[in-house]
Amino acid sequence: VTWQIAKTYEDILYHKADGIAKITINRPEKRNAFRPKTVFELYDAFSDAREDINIGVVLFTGAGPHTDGKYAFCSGGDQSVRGDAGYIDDAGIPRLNVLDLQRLIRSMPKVVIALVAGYAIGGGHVLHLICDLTLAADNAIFGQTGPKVGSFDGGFGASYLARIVGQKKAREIWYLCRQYNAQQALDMGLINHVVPVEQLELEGIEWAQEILDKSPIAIRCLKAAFNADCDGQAGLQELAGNATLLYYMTEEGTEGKQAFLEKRSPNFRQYPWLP
Ligand code: 2NE
Repeated sequence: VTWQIAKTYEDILYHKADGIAKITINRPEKRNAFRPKTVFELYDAFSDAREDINIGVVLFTGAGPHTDGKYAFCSGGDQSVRGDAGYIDDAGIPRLNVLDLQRLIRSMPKVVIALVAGYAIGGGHVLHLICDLTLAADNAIFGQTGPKVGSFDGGFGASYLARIVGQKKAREIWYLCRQYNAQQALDMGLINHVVPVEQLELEGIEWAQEILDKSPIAIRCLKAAFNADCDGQAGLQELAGNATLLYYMTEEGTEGKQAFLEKRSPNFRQYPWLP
């Protein structure tokens, strides 16, 4: 594919090509740790990808390798801007805005694929976790560090992790703060596939193209259905939103609106009560 720059930011790169958006955290000197600005920019790019009807799949990755040769997807919150009440933005306001980003990635009706080369650590690990799929390079390293650095993610970072790898493994990951290699992550069902690092983006594009051949409405309903199983009323809202979308697309749904606009009674008697 030939990537086109979709918008220019300070902390991230945003490209599009052939139905695919690519969003790249671009702070390799910090192992792609995010500060509030990074998260605001990610939120903006993901929102754009959500709204673009030509985009069906988002590849989410980290820039690298750094000049020391090391790769990172993301090493979580930037500890150098962490204040007493969160991560401090340019205006001096403490933030934990990555939680908003997690919800957007999870609920957007497009497929988000994390491409992980090198470290996916701390809040960066949670970011790959909440993506629909994760493709990893053979040099990928996964883990949580919260209890080591005075932090934790008790939201998706704990409960959704446990849904994926099971309660025992999730507790091990958080309580011991160990690092796991790509093969171990694959074995525990934390990721979908492992490839040599130089092949990672190509593999992501291939998976994206395969998904883009499928029915957009079927995929969006499936994503909402998988989420609904875990996300309570918010998950049901997402799933039901798709039912409303499909209803709007029927003649029966249009009849109600048309009757209102034409100032007449709706004729719903013409439609069957299907079994
Ligand atoms: C990622 C890891 C394991 C890499 O280790 P290594 O040895 O390959 O690299 P090094 O030397 O530690 O890091 C390279 C440079 O990146 C900076 C480092 O400070 C270092 O800078 P210089 O000394 O060259 O100036 N760097 C790396 N990660 C950073 C970070 N997160 N914030 C600021 N600077 C960072 C190793 O670097 C590591 O363990 N990093 C910290 C991982 C971590 O604890 N992240 C925060 C977890 S809490 C969180 O993310 C969170 C949450 O729990 C809940 C909600 C939201 C966020």
